[in-house]
Amino acid sequence: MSTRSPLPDVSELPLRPELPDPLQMLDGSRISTREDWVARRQPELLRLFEHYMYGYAPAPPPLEFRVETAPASALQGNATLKLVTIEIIEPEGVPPLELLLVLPRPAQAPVPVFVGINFAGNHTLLADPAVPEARCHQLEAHARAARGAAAGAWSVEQIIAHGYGFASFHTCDIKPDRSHPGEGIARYFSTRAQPDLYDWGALRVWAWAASRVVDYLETDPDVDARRIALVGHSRLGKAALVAGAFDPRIALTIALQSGCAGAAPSRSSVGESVRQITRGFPHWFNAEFEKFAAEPARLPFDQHCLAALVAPRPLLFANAIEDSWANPVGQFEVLRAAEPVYRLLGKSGLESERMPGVGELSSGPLGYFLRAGTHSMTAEDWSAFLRFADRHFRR
Ligand code: GTR
Repeated sequence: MSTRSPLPDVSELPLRPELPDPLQMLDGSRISTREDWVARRQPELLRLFEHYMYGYAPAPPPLEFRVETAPASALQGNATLKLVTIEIIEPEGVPPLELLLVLPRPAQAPVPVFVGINFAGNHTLLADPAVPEARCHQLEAHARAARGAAAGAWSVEQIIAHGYGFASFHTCDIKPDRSHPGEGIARYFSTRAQPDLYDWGALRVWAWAASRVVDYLETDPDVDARRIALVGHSRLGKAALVAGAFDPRIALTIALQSGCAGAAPSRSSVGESVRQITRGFPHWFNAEFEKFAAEPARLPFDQHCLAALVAPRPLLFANAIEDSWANPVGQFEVLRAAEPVYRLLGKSGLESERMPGVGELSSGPLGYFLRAGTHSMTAEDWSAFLRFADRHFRR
């Protein structure tokens, strides 16, 4: 099948109760070389995920950046804050994306940077008055979170002390997390003739925004653009995984407790199901995905294929033992099923036959981490993320 031939209707796709082989093309032919993976299977899988689940996204638009460095240092003198406005020049009228960039001070050589997608505004990540409040006009006043409210979750101090930079943007700048039609960036990219030109769900929009952040970071001399890590929690862990799969410039991807439609298999009876997620959050996906609600076994892929699209770059799935809604055990199986692709590309994949114990970080480029506790982002998660990044960025 050529990558541009029409794709079957959902009802015509065969039922496959087992995880589909990531190295088998939709037409049944097998992939056995790195060249075939790159030329045939990788583009096919990207298209399948776009077509049946996350939606198509526009090509990178022309951008302009405005950078302001905060006059005073932050984090007790240990950091410099840059406030970056990412303007999308075309199409016209798109509201800008506001990026917070925190860099270790005094400045060293270009630093690797963790990019975090945040839920409630850049001002929630640090209790520093220099960070402007989230501007997102769709947020009701009562839903606004306080300055520094998420500082504990993001552990920016720990990241900076470890010699990494940290960058973050708020989902709401680009698409609020609710299913009000016409909100967010999508309408600027559709045309009267083709109102659903892209039909991209929120997860794809947020992932696309993460790529625009990488566009900026590549221009910043204080940043080592070959060592950009992307992190998201929960629904934003799903978005981080989508971004890692679609954008090879993201050198390392971390999906924390991302669950269904992220790191967990869609073919599973544990945790959230495709039916539940498409009913609860239809705006995260394109219109095709809900057609799989009754029979996820019709999906021509499962989430191990998304993980495989990150190959050969390092990928970490992190979980909490009490968070069964995100299916921690199923996520380990997803990594295992992505491993043949890592091996084909000359990497070791998951260097562990069994799930690592609580608090242990597995050692391969397909990393797994499970901690005690519930659904949240904590300082313990961040120390695992830093260990994983140190290992794979060879620091
Ligand atoms: C839940 C949803 C999950 C997960 C979570 C979150 O309600 O069912 O898929 O993403 O929200 O984002 O906190």
